[in-house]
Amino acid sequence: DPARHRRLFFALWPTDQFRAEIETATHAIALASGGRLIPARNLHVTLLFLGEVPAENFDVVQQAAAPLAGSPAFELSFDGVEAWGRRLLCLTSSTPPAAAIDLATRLRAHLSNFVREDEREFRPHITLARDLPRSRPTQKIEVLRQQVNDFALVESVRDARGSQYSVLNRWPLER
Ligand code: 2AM
Repeated sequence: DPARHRRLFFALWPTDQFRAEIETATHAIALASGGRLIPARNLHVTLLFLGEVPAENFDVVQQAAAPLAGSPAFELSFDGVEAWGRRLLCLTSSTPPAAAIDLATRLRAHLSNFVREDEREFRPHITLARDLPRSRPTQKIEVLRQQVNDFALVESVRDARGSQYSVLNRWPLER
């Protein structure tokens, strides 16, 4: 019963201004990829994907994340557009800060009851397009920087227009 489940993930949610900067810097590359473009309002960095969570676990999920409030803030700087196989076209960073990786790792540990084991290491990225007709070489772009001062719990609702994301809660990071 979908009403009893919520599709949830933790994310770094960019400012409107940063999403506009990303779109300006990457729109032509994303179009040329031939993939399905992610609309600017949906651009984000997934920290931890939970998937379908039973509605009664919603409070427990939030309580599990709360101790990570006050973790160190950091700056993300994105400088490449990479195809990950033919599945994703991503905005990536050649210098992911340790504080971002620590935050994702600690979230995974605190929420281990809600996630499947996943041995892939976390690589911060922003998906720009999906389902590419062919893989593509990495393109360097002008560096796009965003200071990150909080992390968010986000709900994904899928309808005829695609995915609609709502930020449900935010926790501050310490500068
Ligand atoms: P992606 O952009 O790297 O594909 C909402 O669906 C967000 O959760 C997306 O940004 C997506 O990351 C991520 N996501 C969706 N399904 C996932 C899965 N099975 N494992 C990990 N992340 C997933």
